[in-house]
Amino acid sequence: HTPQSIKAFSSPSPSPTLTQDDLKKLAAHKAVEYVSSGMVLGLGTGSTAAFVVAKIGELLSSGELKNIIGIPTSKRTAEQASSLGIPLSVLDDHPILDLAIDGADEVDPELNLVKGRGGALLREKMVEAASSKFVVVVDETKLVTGLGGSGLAMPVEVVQFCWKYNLIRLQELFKEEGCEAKLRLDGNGKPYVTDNSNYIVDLYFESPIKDSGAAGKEISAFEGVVEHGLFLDMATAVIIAGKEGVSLKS
Ligand code: ABF
Repeated sequence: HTPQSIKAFSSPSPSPTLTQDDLKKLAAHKAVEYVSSGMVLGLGTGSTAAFVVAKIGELLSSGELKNIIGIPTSKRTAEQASSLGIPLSVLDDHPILDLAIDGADEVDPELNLVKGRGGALLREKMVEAASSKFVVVVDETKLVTGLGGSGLAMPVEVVQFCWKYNLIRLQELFKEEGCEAKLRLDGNGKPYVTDNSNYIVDLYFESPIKDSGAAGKEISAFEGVVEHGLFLDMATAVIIAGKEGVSLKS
């Protein structure tokens, strides 16, 4: 493992029978090629990022990688990483990261992202914003022409206090875009609580958000909104695994 600059590549893959998990793993393993010994590394959350963490654990135990410090983006990831023996730290002690690798829910042609359907958006955004390079790993199903247009949630983390007030304000904000806002529930029908003890309001748009830059600013301006899932101008590169092969966009 030698440090590499992030250059565009496209490697054909032989098998059209790969599952979505196979594709996630292919993208994850490609991203790990950018990891070198001594790095302070942001560890993402979600099923694709879990393949990254697993591979790093493997390379550390085989001795191919040394002296990695991982900065996890969720309690889940911290548990996985520590079970694999990856040394962990926090932004307080390592405020500058060499590289962060994480999945995403949507990727647009300019490499802007929707993230946070896994609920870890706040820590992800803090860790990834602190990283010199941020490499995103996805399978091709995550590619969209416009953010918020997949019909799936764009999450907003809000404080528990008067969450309904903020839910209504968020829905009103995007009324003309046909937005429906819903409080995220856990498997037991109770409000989903984030690692930071907040709630999540999921925004569902009828079509892609017209101006995601403006939308992000307007959402953040609401008192009681902690963070939103629009990750704009943050990704250095995106590794995309599809049935035709793995490619990198930067
Ligand atoms: C994290 O995991 C999140 O920001 C995103 O919500 C999710 C993607 O999960 P997966 O890789 O399982 O599709 O990256």
